[in-house]
Amino acid sequence: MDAAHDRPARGYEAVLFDLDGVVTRTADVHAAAWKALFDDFLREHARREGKPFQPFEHGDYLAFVDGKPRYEGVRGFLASRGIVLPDGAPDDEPGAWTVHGLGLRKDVLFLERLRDEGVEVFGEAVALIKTLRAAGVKTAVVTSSRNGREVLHVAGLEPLFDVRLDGLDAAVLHLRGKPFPDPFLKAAELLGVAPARAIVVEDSLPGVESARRGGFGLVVGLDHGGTADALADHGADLVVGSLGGLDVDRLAQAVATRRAARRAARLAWQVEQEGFDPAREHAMESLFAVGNGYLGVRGSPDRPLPGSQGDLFVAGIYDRKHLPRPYSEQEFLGDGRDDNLYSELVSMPFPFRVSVEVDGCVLEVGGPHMRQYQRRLDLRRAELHGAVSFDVGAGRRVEIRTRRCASQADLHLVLQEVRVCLANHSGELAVDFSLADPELAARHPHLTAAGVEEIDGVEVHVFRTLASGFVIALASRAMRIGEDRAAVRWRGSASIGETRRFLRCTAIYTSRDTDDPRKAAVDHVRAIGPEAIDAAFREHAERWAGIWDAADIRIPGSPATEQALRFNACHLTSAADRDPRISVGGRALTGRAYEGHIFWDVEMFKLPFYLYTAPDVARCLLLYRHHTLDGARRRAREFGNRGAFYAWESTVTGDDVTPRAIRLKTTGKVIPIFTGTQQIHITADVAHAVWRYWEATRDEVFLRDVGLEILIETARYWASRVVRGPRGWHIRGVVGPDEYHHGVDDNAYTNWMARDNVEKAIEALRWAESRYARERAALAERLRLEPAEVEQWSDVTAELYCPGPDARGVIEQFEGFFDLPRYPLPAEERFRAPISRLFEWDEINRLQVIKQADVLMLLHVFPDAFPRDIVEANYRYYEPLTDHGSSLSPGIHAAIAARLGLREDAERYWRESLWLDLSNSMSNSALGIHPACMGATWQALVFGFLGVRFDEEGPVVDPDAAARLPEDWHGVSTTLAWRGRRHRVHAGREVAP
Ligand code: IFM
Repeated sequence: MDAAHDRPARGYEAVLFDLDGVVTRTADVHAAAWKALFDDFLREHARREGKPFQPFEHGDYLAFVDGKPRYEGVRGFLASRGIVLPDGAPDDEPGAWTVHGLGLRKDVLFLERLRDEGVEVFGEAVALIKTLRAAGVKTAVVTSSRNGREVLHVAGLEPLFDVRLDGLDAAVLHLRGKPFPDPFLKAAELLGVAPARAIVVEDSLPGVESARRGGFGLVVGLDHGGTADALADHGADLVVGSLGGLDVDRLAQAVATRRAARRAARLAWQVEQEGFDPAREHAMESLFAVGNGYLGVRGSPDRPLPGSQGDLFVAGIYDRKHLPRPYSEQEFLGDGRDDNLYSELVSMPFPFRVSVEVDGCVLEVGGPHMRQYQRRLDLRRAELHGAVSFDVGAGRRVEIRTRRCASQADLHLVLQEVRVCLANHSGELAVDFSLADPELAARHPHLTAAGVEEIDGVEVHVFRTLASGFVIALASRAMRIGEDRAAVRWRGSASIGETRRFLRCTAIYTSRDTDDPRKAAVDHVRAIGPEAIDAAFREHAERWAGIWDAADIRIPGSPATEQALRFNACHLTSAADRDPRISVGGRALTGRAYEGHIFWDVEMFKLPFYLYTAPDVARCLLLYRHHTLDGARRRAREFGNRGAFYAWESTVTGDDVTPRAIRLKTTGKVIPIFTGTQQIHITADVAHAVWRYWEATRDEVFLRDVGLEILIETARYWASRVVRGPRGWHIRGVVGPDEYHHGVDDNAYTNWMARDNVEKAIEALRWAESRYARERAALAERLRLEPAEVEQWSDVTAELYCPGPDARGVIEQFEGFFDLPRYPLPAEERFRAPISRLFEWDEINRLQVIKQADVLMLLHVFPDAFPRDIVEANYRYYEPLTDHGSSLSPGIHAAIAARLGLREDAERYWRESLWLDLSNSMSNSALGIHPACMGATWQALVFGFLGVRFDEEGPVVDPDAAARLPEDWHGVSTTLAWRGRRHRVHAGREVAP
């Protein structure tokens, strides 16, 4: 506010007005001239063609001519009638049958009318312009009409404008017409005012769009009736019905509001850390990781600190468990885990390592010379930016700016830019790009170095994993801009204020990709010069633009929510490749927790995000389950069953790599882990995802060649896993999604999912019989599937005991759960389950306390299976028993509470889920971000708050959705992919002007 006058500080120096429709009512004169022109022409054209005459309508005027440069108007309208005329030339006879001839004729008709009848002037506009000028604001008029000057002259308005720019000027200056911003930008330049400090007032859609494109401080749309939404859609920040309500202060207020909104919108596309905090560094490394699904790199500083975990992970590169390494949480040590070659994701050396020295002083983040530190993840481009300043003694400042990314356009490449500026002194600069890690053995114990070399300035490192024998090659090429060569190290003098810019690309290949990863990596970077690195940054950004087209979620009113959702979508996208041999691990490629193992998290939590934003990624994740079917078959046999029993924790082969026990570092106590043998619902989870993919895509080739086999083998597993009992078929001795109870019978979630699995297998077989009988028969023969076996499945679906609601409407989580004593869960343990709970596994097994959504997960997966009162009864029963010891839990609770309209609960759980990593609320983000939680959050929004269901046409938003959105959200908009098309979904309240 302007303190002296208690008015808003103005924030703008000029206002640019469109002429026709804003200052003068010339539209009628124009429209009449166009009509006279085209009606004459069309009449004659129809006569010559022997066709009926169809006159020029007002709709044609609005659609093709209004606000456009004259010749574009002629061309556009004629094209709409399928008429093409030669362009002709500016000296054509007015009325000649060329684009120019007709345009010139229109001019003649217009001027005749203008001179005969004069022009009406809008008094409100004139009053506003006079007020602005009296307050010292510059004014301009910008029109695409070539008769602009004539109109101003006839109306006597010339003295009201410092700059007058019309269609003739634009032609002389070679300015492109609206919707290009050129004329407005030129007018601002002539006024000597930056576009951001100027306002544009427009009434036409192309005009509004051109002002938006020009980056003006405010775009005012003048609505003559019925165009308010369209003006706003084209970029008007403020839409008014008349200029009468505007004055200097009102415009200032609007500029300030717009500026704040723009700033918030900018911030909603980035995550920033100011200042360096060693205590939070490992968590920050996870949050600021960059990846492209093929690889991921933690967000350590470019010069890693001694304790940095600047790991590079390449999807699919696992090695035998390295015992001294902790399993998941730091408390634990794995035991007896040396039987699988691929039990641990391999951490590799940091590929962005750079060391900078100025006058012999080493510039280290967190070191004695550092003054300022900022790390910023640009979510729009998935680029990590760093800005660090140092004082190298006696006030000599050095600024370092960096950016890096894992290319989405070329998955084997990581790209890096480093700018060093000696801000206020000259000195000796040394930059060392070597990737050599002096602590390789300690930091990356799975690797042996198998060669280091420098060839023509390219540094090459080759490693081999100890037990699994994968070969990994990194070839790094760094270049200084201005020098035509690559080098690993630079030394030279730098002058005051000069910025030295370096670009580096590092190619990474493994023996999973090629027989000769070293050659592939070297060849790849050799082909890339500095311009190519800049281009590679751009291509990467373009890929991300496409990703956001499909995945972005707009929530006007809550930029903080948009920011967190984008952070999640950025990580989920960075986690998944399109390689059918791999899937997304428990912490993606951002940390060591869960050793890169692949859980049900993929199918039940993350897959919906991919399925409805990037269905081809979802397909690949399912191909991974197909690829690992043999492992699942081996496992079924091992347990005396048939078909395929998917591993609870899986890596390369599909064999189970779940630890069997953990030994506490502190006391040495051994804690058995039952999930590996008993958490069998994962098999049905995979089948569920197959069917979900099929429903969303109708990808017949997939179902025929991939999905069907998974469905058959998983159904076969269940049919051999069930046992006969008092209520038909039963499933005994399992762990449900709630991992605090083991060895339980008839877990509701497991049984419901198993039945669904078998039903879908039968349905898929029927479908294949009708569509692809030959392929179905071949598959049945290969799998030795007899009709009698399928009949037995029908019996299982009919008689598998699936617990239903009791008299209170509550479904028992498993047989006997209701008989267990309730555990009075203290409030502080909710969302913060004490780690010791896992150590008291035996005691917990006998109490009503649960780790995560279990029955509620069932209600989430089958949203139409139960009426609202049953869902509510179960929510009210189980929610108070849940400590949310898993990050997967809050999102599912938010989804159900939102569906039930329990706003307070929905918002509380939503916040827990949405900001879980950004607030490190589980205190374990240091070991990697939580992608399943991010997927659950996405589901809470789409299926909970929006209540989306799909029908044959596409997604349908619950009609009550708008009412249950959090208060500060004006609405939610996104797109969802369904059967080959992207569909816009939206729910919202009216946006306040
Ligand atoms: O799959 C989950 C499980 O549901 C809870 N513990 C963590 C696992 C990996 O995220």
